[in-house]
Amino acid sequence: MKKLIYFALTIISLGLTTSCSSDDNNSGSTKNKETITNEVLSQKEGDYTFKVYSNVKEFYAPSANPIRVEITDNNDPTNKTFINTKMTLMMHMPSMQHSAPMTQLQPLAGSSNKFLGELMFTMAGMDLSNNYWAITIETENKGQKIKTEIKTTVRQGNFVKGANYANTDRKTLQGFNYNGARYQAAMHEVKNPIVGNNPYYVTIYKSTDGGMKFPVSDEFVIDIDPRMPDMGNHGVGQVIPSLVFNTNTGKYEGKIIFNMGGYWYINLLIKDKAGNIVAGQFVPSDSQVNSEAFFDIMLKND
Ligand SMILES: [Cu+2]
Repeated sequence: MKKLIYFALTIISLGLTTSCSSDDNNSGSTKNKETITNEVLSQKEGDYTFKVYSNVKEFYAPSANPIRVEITDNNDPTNKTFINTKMTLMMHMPSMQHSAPMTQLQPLAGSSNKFLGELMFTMAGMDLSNNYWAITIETENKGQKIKTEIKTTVRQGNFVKGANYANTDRKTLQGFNYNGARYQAAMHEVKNPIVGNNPYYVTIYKSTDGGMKFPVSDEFVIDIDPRMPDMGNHGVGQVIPSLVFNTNTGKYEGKIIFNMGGYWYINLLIKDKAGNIVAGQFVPSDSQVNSEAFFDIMLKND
């Protein structure tokens, strides 16, 4: 019976894929939709204001977040040329400090005061006096160096358990241990996800130097298996090729397939090059039990 339902869903899904992909060529309604729209942090430093936007309303952990930093001169809105802009990320805890993986700020195309980057928060910290995160941003304007430290709390993420995804946070960072070291797998935002094939990028960072440095790691192969837990845990009707490390970008690259809109639980199976499983579990096609290592995503039906 389960197999029949799964088969039926696959057929329905394939139908949807076909009808939707012909739509996509014409409408383009879901293309280039800006997601980094929530102002999460704002701080004044002298005459300048630094604002941090993300695709979440507030930061939670663990998570990987695309951010946009905007710097404005409060006395002169036309003064918009900020150069050598970079950030560092540090968690201040009662007993220690440590950093986390991030993608350094780069100017947004066509702009000199807007910058894109990513922050990967590995732990929650809810006390701005002794358990918090700090984003330090340095920049230069009119030959003058400007530096600001923006403190922020990061709450514990509320992640999905079983099929109930109501009021949960999307999971975009997955930690695991391998050969005595700590690693973080970060899912980069799937831009304007569609029913059909989507480019999919994951970076794995190795924690070194007591949690102060996070070089990318090429030691693994990543398998993904997207499922819909509220629809009999059906998949996408085919095996998605492994994500493979690209030495030019430092990312594990490939595609993810969705065959309908809704909530998708992305099972992760991370193996070393000898084929040993280092994180997650294989999920048989008709299994209702998903991998403990996962990302998830909500694919809107618009
Ligand atoms: Cu910490």
